[in-house]
Amino acid sequence: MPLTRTEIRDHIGVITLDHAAKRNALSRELIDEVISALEQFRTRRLRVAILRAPPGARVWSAGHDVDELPESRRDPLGWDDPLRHLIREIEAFPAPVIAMIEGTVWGGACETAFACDLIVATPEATFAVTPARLGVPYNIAGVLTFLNAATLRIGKEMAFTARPVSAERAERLGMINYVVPSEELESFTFGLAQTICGNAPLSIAVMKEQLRILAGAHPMSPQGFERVQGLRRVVYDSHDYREGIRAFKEKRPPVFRGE
Ligand code: YXS
Repeated sequence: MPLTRTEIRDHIGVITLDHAAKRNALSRELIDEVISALEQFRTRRLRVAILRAPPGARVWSAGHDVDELPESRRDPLGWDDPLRHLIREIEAFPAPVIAMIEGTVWGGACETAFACDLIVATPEATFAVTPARLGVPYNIAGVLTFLNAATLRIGKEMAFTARPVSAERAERLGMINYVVPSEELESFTFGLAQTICGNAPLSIAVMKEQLRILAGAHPMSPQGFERVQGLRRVVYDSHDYREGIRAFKEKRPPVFRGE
């Protein structure tokens, strides 16, 4: 049973996350389907991709599939993690990817939306950065995705509180492009996509790649990188990381000890 649906309308490809039973958690299986849809769109030289949930979804995506996170002693978000692969594929896709958001967005799904080029959301949508909720040491490329989406102070607030931010506030802060009523979400988003489709695809593809390279141009010394990786290991080797994952699976609040 597929976990996504795809459709093509003229130069626009649409991927619908459709695994309601798990609130569109970003499992390896679901991510593989999204990536193969993007590859199909690339082959068809489509000019916009839209990533959405089914109409009326209460949850756009619940983020990384917690059942696929290692219990401990292994980097939960290493290079080969499916979520990392998805983020890179969205960023490398040679045309704009629009996140069309209705419902709540959590953790790795928040990064996925922020990795998209444009975000259109309904007023009921919310965005939550959740590593601290589970005790997860987010990876450095992911932290940069958040830093490019929000100011440092807002990024810290979202990371430290793990509280959802409303679509209106996100728009006011420039984290998303538009907030539109749910009954207009589809027509507005497709209108935006059609405007893009009418422009020069090569020029757009080059500007997207230029902006990706410039947005990622944050020099870091090897020593700095090694320090960050060492700190992350302390977290994913910790009691609190194990407790966060276990508490989620046991459907109870975690009890963190700071060790
Ligand atoms: O009990 P069953 O078997 O029906 O399964 C439940 C949930 O366990 C499952 N589910 C998930 N499974 C794996 N990974 C997930 N992220 C996940 N989220 C949900 O889906 C079934 C229905 O969930 P339920 O009953 O809670 O639905 P709800 O409608 O009452 O609430 C929807 C949510 C999204 C508010 C709630 O499911 C929730 O809070 N989910 C976790 C959101 C979250 O913290 N995501 C972060 C995942 S970790 C991640 O993305 C990064 C590693 S990090 O943390 O670093 O950002």
